Amino acid sequence: MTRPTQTTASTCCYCGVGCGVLIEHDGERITGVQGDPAHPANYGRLCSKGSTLHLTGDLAARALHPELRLGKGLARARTDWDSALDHAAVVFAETIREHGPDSVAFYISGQLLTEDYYAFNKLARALVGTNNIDSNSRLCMSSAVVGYKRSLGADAPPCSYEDIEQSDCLLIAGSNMAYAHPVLFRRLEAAKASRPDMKIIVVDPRRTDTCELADLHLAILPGSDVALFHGILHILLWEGWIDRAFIDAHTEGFDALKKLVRDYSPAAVADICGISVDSLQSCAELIGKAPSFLSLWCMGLNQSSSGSAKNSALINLHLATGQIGKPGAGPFSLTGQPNAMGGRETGSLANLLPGHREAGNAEHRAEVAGYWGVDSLPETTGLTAIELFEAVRVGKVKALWIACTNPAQSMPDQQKIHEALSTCPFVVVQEAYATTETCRYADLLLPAAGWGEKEGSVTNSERRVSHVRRAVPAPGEARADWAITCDFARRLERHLRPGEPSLFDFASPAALFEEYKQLTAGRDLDLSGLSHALIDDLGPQQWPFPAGASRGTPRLYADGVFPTASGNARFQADPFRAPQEKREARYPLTLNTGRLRDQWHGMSRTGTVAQLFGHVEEAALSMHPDELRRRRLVSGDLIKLRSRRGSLIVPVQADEAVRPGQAFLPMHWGDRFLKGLGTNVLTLPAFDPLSKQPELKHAGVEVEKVELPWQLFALVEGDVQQRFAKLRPLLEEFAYASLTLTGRERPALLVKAASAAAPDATLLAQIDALLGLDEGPVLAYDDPRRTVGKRVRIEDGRIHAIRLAGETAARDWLKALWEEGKADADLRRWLLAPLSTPPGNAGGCKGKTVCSCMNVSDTAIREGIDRGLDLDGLKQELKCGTSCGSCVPEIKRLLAQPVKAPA
Ligand SMILES: Nc1nc2c(c(=O)[nH]1)N[C@H]1C(S)=C(S)[C@@H](COP(=O)(O)OP(=O)(O)OC[C@H]3O[C@@H](n4cnc5c(=O)[nH]c(N)nc54)[C@H](O)[C@@H]3O)O[C@H]1N2
Ligand SMILES: Nc1nc2c(c(=O)[nH]1)N[C@H]1C(S)=C(S)[C@@H](COP(=O)(O)OP(=O)(O)OC[C@H]3O[C@@H](n4cnc5c(=O)[nH]c(N)nc54)[C@H](O)[C@@H]3O)O[C@H]1N2
Ligand code: SF4
Ligand SMILES: [Mo]
Repeated sequence: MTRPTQTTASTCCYCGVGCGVLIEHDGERITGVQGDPAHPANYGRLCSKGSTLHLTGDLAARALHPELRLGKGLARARTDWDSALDHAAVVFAETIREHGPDSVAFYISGQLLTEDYYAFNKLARALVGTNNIDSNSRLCMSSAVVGYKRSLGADAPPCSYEDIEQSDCLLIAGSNMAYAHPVLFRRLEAAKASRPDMKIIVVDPRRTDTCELADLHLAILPGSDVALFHGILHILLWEGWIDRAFIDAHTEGFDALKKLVRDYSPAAVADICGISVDSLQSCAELIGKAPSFLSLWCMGLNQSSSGSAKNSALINLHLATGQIGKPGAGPFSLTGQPNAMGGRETGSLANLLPGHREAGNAEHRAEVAGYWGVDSLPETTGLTAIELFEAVRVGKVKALWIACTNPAQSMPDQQKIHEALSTCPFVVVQEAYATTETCRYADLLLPAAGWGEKEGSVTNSERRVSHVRRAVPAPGEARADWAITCDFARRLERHLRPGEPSLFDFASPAALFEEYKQLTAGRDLDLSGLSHALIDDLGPQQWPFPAGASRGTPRLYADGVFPTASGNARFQADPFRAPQEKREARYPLTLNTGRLRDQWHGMSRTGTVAQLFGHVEEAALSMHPDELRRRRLVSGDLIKLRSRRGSLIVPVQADEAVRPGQAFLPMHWGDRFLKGLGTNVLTLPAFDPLSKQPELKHAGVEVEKVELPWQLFALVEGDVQQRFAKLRPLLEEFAYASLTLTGRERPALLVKAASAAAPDATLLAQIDALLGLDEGPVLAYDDPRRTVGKRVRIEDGRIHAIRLAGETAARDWLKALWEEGKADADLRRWLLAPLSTPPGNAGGCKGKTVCSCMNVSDTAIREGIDRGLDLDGLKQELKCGTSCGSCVPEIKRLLAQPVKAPA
């Protein structure tokens, strides 16, 4: 019997836009997802990631049962929750007793819900007595936190999404919002279409899709933002485009800054930033003359050894022009993760405490300790992410609890992270997906409920708190994060506070929220008037929302009063400092890393959805064509990419969006999808002195060609996750190995590998067995002398699996035949002949998928453009760009390219 379809309103679990979703399900399984028309973040829109959330549920990838390893080197075995958590409590209690509370640590995530965060925080600080609790927001928003606090007095983004639509001039710095905050970018596109006078400036070393909306793109040299912002202020001062009345009434520290920026003349700044004086001048003029000016920024500013200085230098521009606290104006950081804001609010960074308090402030500690009913909170400074993993590596931290983050993929300098995780005596990993790089190191793996399976609240980039609702029960024995944390805490209490009343007597996420919110009362973020039930009544609300309020607060600082001791905002005068790794002969390129449109971080979720690989199929290093020519490289060549810390083998691709002297590699690839510990084997752990945020965007690298003539190509339909797990270890034998998914209705695993010489025949036989190419309806040609071989499995007249070995010239042709569901006479003839090259009339692959929703390729769009179609024509005829719209900037870019002359 089929069950009736139900709908549950909740939120998207990916980015900080915080879109509302309607989850369609039958009470057991999630069957679909739609944008929630009533949610004020997205009004019904979703991007390519959000609209495929219902496809991320492959149970073969999920963690379903607790698993425990009883000794290093042994395999983990399935256990039950009681044994798992009792064991963890014993190990934590013994470690704390023997080595003190700072010998244990918690590394958590901006993707947890507010209630989860609060439970972890109380566990670490009140029960264990350590400040060793940090989150992946250290890699993400901590520079913005410092920027807001230093310049404005509190960690509060002052704007609303509506301000983006109302602004006259937007500066988008170090944010590729077309990819990373797509729904907000859609709103901006619509606003600019209705008010073409709106000016948009993009500051990014790369020409990203976000530049499609830009009136001015400043492709500054990596890391030179502070110089740029000081240079702009220099011109604003010179031209008199500042708001003297605002400066006098509401700020302090302007004189020191004025003195500093005197040295940042247009010529000097143009030189540091690698841009023209004219473009600098135009940028300052757009800002200086704008009736309203708003800035948006993200990782291009935060992930830097000058991250705090970049944030404050940008906020300086708003204070100098009085562009804050009014419609369409203000400094507005885009939050990366869905609830990085909640993490900051609940104090889930080592240096914070709940309610925007400081762990280093005795009064704040006393307030929180009093509220929690414990004698005191720990005084010792907690370890921040980079420091924390270093302490694990050198043996100072002996028990580590990781929740909802994958540090063995996402932290810089991976060699050291893997060392740390393999030497740590006890690693607990609380994860929804068992496939991640970090899970490999778990001594105790705790299965967590995921999207659609848990309940609580999140705060998005505009301070808006939404109620996250559960649609279906979690699979297997997976449990909600707050429940796991509180259950563990109660067991640990029996060791650390025997006989005392529990601090973790929470029956629901709502109960956690009720306790937490009182810690915000009277503080800048006061949300003590909110509750889960109230959000159900009024809809998502922006804080501050004090007790008795009837609606949230869309804009802060309208009265010019800032949450500092004097009530004034504070100019910061930090000089420009170059990135840590200067360009030099051995490492002449600067490696930039960042997001792809359709993937999310380490790809535990998006990496299970075959159609999301249509846009970018595999890891490749982007470089300017001149840099390739200089090195005698062509697109597709395999290269070794080296930094001071490690190396990686990947193909290169020509990309004019990247300036000479630079290179770009997506951040998503970890050791699972790409052999060699992934992108972050190259990045450096150097961090900003104030925010401790690492410099993930600027590593010195060099590339050199590698000769790996023996190549493998394989494609197999079905049981993708199971096959992935078994195939991946076998590929360690190859110098290069990349695994991805392909297809839509029939998802398939796609493998590319290469080595200097043919591998052992038994390895190939093992691979064939996993591909189902060892028996059954398989056509094979093997030439052992030339070590070339080809095998294809054909069932019901269709290709099901392919393996080419030695030489792979026919791979695109075969993949196209598989896509089309063909297995014709040409194929059979080709299979039985010694040659590997495809037959003469072979059509190639259909090209990359630009529109992921409607499955439209770049080849089809180019053909349409050649036939004279414009954007509307393409939308009408091909349907591309008509669903989520994430591909519209790319279609515009294709339209802007020169049209092929008619034959
Ligand atoms: N599709 C997708 N969306 C996501 C995510 C995802 O994984 N996938 N992750 C979410 C998260 S957690 C985050 S933090 C955000 C990140 O969102 P963004 O910060 O927008 O994304 P990135 O691609 O990391 O980096 C943005 C840009 O910074 C530029 N940049 C590099 N160096 C500099 C510099 O020195 N100065 C300037 N001005 N720019 C520089 C890069 O070229 C890049 O285009 O995205 C969120 N949204
Ligand atoms: N080179 C480079 N490195 C970077 C960056 C970069 O730009 N360049 N960006 C950095 C930034 S900004 C960020 S935010 C980090 C992100 O880095 P990570 O935090 O490592 O990223 P995710 O892959 O999103 O990890 C979240 C994990 O939580 C799991 N999960 C999902 N839902 C749940 C749940 O409900 N409960 C639990 N317990 N687990 C769940 C997912 O399966 C996933 O493995 O990467 C950083 N690393
Ligand atoms: S923009 Fe996309 S990823 Fe971000 S919350 Fe909305 S649907 Fe999710
Ligand atoms: Mo992030």
